[in-house]
Amino acid sequence: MTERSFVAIKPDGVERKLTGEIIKRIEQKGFKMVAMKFIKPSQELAEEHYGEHKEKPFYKGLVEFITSGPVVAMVWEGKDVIATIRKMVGVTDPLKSDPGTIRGDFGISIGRNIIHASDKLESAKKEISLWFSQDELVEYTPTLDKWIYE
Ligand code: YYY
Ligand code: MG
Repeated sequence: MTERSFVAIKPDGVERKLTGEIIKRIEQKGFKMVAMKFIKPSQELAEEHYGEHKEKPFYKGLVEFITSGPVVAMVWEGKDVIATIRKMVGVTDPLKSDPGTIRGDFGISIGRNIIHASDKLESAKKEISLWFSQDELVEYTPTLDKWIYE
């Protein structure tokens, strides 16, 4: 199913100069970029984004961390893009993530796990509308699509 996912390179990923590497992996997989911005998230945005974790012990530190520096926020589109990017990202704990995944290749600590990616369609929709306005989502048809989709 063609769908959209919200992906954000967290402040640690940006500081560690992993932005290009991460975008490269998602681009080369064949997915289509729909939106991107470089933004230092506000407290309100961060709290809303991680709202599902409000009661967890790591929530406060998580919000502090995500607001501590710039993030690269993106929307990617394609067939099964949500589950596929989650696979490319690895699991939440970088030490449990397989080599070849973004967290498995570049991270060690759970609280410094480099990247966020939507986990399901419902959260993707919510996150995209939280981070982007409708006019920031760019409509176009990549000419390469016929070489990526049969
Ligand atoms: O979706 P994902 O990022 O893989 O994990 P979540 O369970 O949604 O948690 C969001 C975020 O919270 C995670 O990327 C790191 C942080 N976190 C933490 O610091 N400590 C934990 N025990 C669990 C999650
Ligand atoms: Mg999550």
